Amino acid sequence: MSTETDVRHHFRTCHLCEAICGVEIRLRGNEILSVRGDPDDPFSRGHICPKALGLKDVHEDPDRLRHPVRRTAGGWQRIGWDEAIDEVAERVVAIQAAHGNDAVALYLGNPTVHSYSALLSSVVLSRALRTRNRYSATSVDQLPHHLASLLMFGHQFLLPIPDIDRTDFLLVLGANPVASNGSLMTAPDVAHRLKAIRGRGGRIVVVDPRRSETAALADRHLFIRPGSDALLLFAMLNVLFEERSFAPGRLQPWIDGIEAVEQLAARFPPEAVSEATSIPAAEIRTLAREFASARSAACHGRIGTSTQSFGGLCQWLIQVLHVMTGNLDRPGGAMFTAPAFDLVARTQGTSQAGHFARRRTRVRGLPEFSGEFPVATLAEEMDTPGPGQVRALITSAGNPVLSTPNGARLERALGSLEFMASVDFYINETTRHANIILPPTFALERDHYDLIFHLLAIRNTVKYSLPLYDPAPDTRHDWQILQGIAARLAVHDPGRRPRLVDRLRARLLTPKRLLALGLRFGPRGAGWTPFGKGLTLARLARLPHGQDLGALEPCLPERLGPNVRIQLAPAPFVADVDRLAREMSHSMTGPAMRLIGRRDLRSNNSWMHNSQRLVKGPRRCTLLMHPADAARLGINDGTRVSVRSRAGAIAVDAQLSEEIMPGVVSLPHGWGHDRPGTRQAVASAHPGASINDLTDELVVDAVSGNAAFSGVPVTVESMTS
Ligand SMILES: Nc1nc2c(c(=O)[nH]1)N[C@H]1C(S)=C(S)[C@@H](COP(=O)(O)OP(=O)(O)OC[C@H]3O[C@@H](n4cnc5c(=O)[nH]c(N)nc54)[C@H](O)[C@@H]3O)O[C@H]1N2
Ligand SMILES: Nc1nc2c(c(=O)[nH]1)N[C@H]1C(S)=C(S)[C@@H](COP(=O)(O)OP(=O)(O)OC[C@H]3O[C@@H](n4cnc5c(=O)[nH]c(N)nc54)[C@H](O)[C@@H]3O)O[C@H]1N2
Ligand code: SF4
Ligand SMILES: [Mo]
Repeated sequence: MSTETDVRHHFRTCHLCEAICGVEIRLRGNEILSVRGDPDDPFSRGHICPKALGLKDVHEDPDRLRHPVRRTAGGWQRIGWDEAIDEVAERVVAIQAAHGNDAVALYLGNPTVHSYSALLSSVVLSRALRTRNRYSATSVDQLPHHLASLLMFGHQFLLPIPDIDRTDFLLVLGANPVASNGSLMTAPDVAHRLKAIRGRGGRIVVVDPRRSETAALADRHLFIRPGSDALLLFAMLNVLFEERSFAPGRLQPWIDGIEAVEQLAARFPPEAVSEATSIPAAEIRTLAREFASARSAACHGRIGTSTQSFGGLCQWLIQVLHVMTGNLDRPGGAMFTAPAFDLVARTQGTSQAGHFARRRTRVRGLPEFSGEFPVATLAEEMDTPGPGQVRALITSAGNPVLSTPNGARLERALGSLEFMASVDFYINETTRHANIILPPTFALERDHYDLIFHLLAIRNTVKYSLPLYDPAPDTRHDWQILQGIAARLAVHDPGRRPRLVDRLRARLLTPKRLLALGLRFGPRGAGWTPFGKGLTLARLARLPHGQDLGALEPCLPERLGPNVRIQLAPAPFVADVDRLAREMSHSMTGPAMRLIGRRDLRSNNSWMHNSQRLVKGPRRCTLLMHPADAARLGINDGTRVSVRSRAGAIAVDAQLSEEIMPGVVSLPHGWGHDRPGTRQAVASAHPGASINDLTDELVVDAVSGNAAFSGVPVTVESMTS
């Protein structure tokens, strides 16, 4: 009989979402007995969500690939690592030699940012590929946030974080942190933190086309017509200027462009936008006054306000609102972090601080951002002939067939590529098109540090987790695969052979050593003094629960970097305001239903639907619809309906609910596991349908090129008549 004494405890960070909760994994031998919240993690304080057990499920998943495979006429064939990596490099070099470097594209998916070693090595591969056709999940997500930060504060990663633990007034615009656990706002146990705002006498207002789980915790919820948030924000600014109730405070001397914004806002009085937003003018005035008069206030504007056709304007105006009310860089407002590994300070003044529109895509002419093109253009770059056409693709940690607009078109284009390779441990809707799949280890076999999420957290925190397991024999980590391909490219193409010093540097500077250096020479690091008190990776490894480094602190103007001022009216945003004014009068109101997305606590984008315990229970991929719309269309709860858009059509079950605004329907993303040829047995048994067979790759945020998922015009019809 075994006893508690055989039981081991392992503490680490859950890497599945941005909340970075501490987990305690209990093991007997190598068997995981339980995954619980770690009460000693000072940041998450024992909180976890149902997905934490997904760590065990993915780790043990019999469908997870454990060795490289090659697609053959007779099915997937196991091959060795060296052979697999060599073949990828050889094909890439051959295709680039024949058609130019841009003929090979790279797509990096979301889990890349949840692994420091994958993230650092993706940069190495990206450079070695020498292609301009670089894409990532950024342009179906937070690209407008980065663009606003770059143009306003001079750095793509200077992202203001709502200080929710101290704020007196929180405006939630297009985010549902109670389901998503927060994004660009790392805040474990966010529901508790939101309740605390009201507990101390503060207020929360949620503006969303759906009365979400977060709206249920708020003082007030306002429906808004999808895609019209920029009008609301301008109208709020209009009220502030008209009533002279703005007060930028101590930052005033560092702000340029206040008059320009005032002139623009004058075009959008609340009365003029109230029909397009469907928010009464009086409500807009109240909201503006509440925000401006609160002791401190923050606006948390996320996916709903970045993945829409005015995503750029929304993210810009949210920061204008912070600046003009004196809430930027003030406790309780929107603040900046001071992380131990400080990506901002390390790259300030270099091209890695970000750049925009240095070149444009071949077919549609959309701008690059920091060396990446918007992924909404990837399919057309593949299926439009001509010089520079994309003929090969490498994906890593992504599933763009399900996650990018008009995934069906992208999928057809993947079928016509000359070569494709994927770094992923599932054969899913995207990777099934690869010629070679290279499966990395899973998180429990790696160490972990949040390069990105400490940067986005509502407190300064730091934590490093050791691997729980040794990697299984004959497996490789993401970084070894990505850097392995990069190194092998140089073998097949002598022109890419690095200089000796670069070869040495690549060999010595493993991701772990880079992390150690970044911490040691970061703002809290030990630096050159070996016996000093500062942070080192070794010291951090002895703190398995992590360490709290205190609340966020005001840091402007110093943090802006030398000679940088706050730009309140960047030209690319200003140039898009006429388009917004035009939208005010027509296309936002109209007969079509408007489709929006939603997230579910037990789901994680497209890739955790193979966990039985996470997909069981009521079906989740349903079309939420208001009873009044349903009655008009002869649809009942559970009716099978067809949903059509310009891009395509799908069939799903309707679910009637008054929580959704009339005229709007909502569907979660990441589903659609009925495509043939995947190898995820549980997911295939719970397929759902892909919202991105409806979303339109041709409609994007006009400034940044980010995907516009919110507000897609659709028609809905009963299939049972
Ligand atoms: N459980 C779970 N957690 C996740 C994920 C997941 O898939 N599942 N994904 C993770 C990822 S990658 C991200 S980026 C984050 C995203 O985190 P969030 O930004 O919080 O995303 P959502 O939960 O989708 O909330 C978006 C909200 O915007 C509303 N909305 C839609 N269109 C509009 C609009 O036009 N205007 C306004 N005002 N609101 C609108 C929707 O109704 C929804 O309530 O979540 C992360 N966390
Ligand atoms: N309509 C609509 N579409 C959306 C969204 C939406 O709200 N609405 N949200 C968008 C957002 S915010 C995001 S971030 C994207 C996500 O889009 P993607 O990043 O393209 O897709 P994911 O579903 O996150 O797929 C992640 C893939 O990585 C693999 N994976 C998991 N862990 C690892 C690892 O450690 N290493 C490697 N190599 N692979 C790993 C998984 O098996 C899976 O195949 O979806 C976007 N798409
Ligand atoms: S909220 Fe859930 S998925 Fe996100 S880090 Fe915490 S336990 Fe993991
Ligand atoms: Mo995301």
